[in-house]
Amino acid sequence: MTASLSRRTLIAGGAMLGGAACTPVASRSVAGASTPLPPPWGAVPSPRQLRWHDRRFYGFVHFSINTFTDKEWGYGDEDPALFNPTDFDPDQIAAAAKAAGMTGLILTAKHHDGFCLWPTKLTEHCIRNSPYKAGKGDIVGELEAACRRAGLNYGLYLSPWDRNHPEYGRPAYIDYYRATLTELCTRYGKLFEVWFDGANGGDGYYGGARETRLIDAPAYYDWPSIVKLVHDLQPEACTFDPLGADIRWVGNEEGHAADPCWPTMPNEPYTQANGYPGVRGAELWWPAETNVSIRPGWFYHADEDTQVKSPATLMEMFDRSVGHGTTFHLNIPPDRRGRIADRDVASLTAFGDALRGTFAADLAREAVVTASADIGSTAANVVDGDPATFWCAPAGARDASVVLDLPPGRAFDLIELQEWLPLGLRVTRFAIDVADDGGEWRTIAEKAMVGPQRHVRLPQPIAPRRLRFRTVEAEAGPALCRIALYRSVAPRTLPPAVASDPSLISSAGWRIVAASADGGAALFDDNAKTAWQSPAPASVTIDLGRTEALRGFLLTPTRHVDPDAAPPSRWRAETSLDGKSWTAAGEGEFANINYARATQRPAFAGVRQARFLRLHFPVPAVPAPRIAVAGLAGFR
Ligand code: FUL
Repeated sequence: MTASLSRRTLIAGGAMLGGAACTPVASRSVAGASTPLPPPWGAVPSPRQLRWHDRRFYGFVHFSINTFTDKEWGYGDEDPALFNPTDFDPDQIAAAAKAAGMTGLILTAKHHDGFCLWPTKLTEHCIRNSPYKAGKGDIVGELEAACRRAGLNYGLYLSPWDRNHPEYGRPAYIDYYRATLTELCTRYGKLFEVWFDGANGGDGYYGGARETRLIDAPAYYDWPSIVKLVHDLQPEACTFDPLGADIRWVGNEEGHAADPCWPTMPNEPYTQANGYPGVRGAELWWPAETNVSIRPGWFYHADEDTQVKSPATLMEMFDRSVGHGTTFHLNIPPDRRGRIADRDVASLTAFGDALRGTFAADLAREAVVTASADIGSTAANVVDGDPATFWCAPAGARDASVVLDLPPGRAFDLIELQEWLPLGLRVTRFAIDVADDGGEWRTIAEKAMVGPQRHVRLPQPIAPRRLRFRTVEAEAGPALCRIALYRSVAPRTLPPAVASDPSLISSAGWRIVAASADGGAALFDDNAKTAWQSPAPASVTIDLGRTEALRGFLLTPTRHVDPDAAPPSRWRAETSLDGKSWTAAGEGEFANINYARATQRPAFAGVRQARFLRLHFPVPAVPAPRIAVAGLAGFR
């Protein structure tokens, strides 16, 4: 046997450089190999991407001025004095992440409103001018310290769009942006990810100009130079998500990736059509991250306390993200105290318990493994529990298979597979067959892509004596580092959530008086899956059933993307006491509504006594034949 070599030694030796620069891998070998490794096929990950794939599941922390204004996108004119968490507890946030089984957290150091959560001297629009710790606080640093204490990785989000900065849209803002990025990359230890949001340009405060500023993002930011800045200062940090960054967006904010989601993409600007499934055989290793919030919104809103995703939904999302080959990036927004609310903690803990229970024992560990083709005796590496060792078939053995002889009575319903990524994505399609003692093979699954991770869930547990992985279509002989078998543990069910927001006015009992289209009852059924749809312009007049002190209204968009109907982009409201004489109550935009699909909470200019409410929605947020709204309610 030749010298043993693992992924760790490959990384440490800097042998694996990505793309065509992989020749050194081919000239080496793996534990059990008697001939050198075959050459890689297609694009391969860089060392930092490879480490990032191992992070699998980590959290997002949206916490900022919006937490205190109940908005999803701040305009940029907010008073820093609004930022005042009463009981910020970064250890509680880190503990919630650990309870869920997360490996790290990424904090919004600055969202689109421009408010900086660290005491930078580069702007006055920052935490120094807030009451939090009398201006001496540093949320970025305090959460970093808590993550280090908890053994979590740490990453930062820095919104490229800045609705506060007077120079946004001009060259001077780019200097500012790079300077803030430099501070974040040099003051807070090792970062595992740096997040650049794709939402860029539009209206904003801009130092008082209050105007619309549109930019051509690739030309304005010169992304390759920004990515390089991060890599120079933080060589291990993966950047998200423009072309040239290490990680791409999965194309939705709903918590699922296509099956499969290839980590490869063409070397051209991102499109959602390509980004969702990835492109088999394309030249760039640009893997997807699946981002979603545990609540409808990215920021905490008390009126969403009853809409925290259940442990079962989180498990489904884990399967549809991690199990399809992407990482799972779950947002857990702190409330106005600066803590994760009880309901979210309960859901995260129940989900984490199910994950720990499921992955506690790998039932393939004592299997005897034989391969139809091998570069030596590497086959046993697939069940040794070590992702750094792998089975490798010769390059030409495209129809190779590996058989696990299992001890009796091992009932499993989840199969986890992992490809040895430094040799590329060699397997296009594969099948799993099983056989009982002396019995025939029967195929139980056929899927595309093994990739960074692939889960195969079975409808019920089975306990065959043999399991076979076989390629159905491959570009080169397979190289797999893991075949694991688990008995899944279902997450426990939580008791129904109780609304904690006393300002909420339920729409139970509201009645449509007039509307631009029928079907208005769907607005009041407390079900985000049913919607009222109307051609634009849409309007609806509602009888609230009694006079209310109305401060504003809540609008829940449909959560699913429908090519024929989109949420409204703007609103205009009128109220009335008698249904005859009406007064204007306000108007505004629904920020980020089409992508975030979050419940919106626009406020009127002040409190109004109203028995009737009329809402106008002039146009859909993206071109579509109809406007769709899933729910309406009010707040006092
Ligand atoms: C989006 C942003 O506009 C949202 O507010 C949120 O930060 C999400 C993660 O990305 O593009």
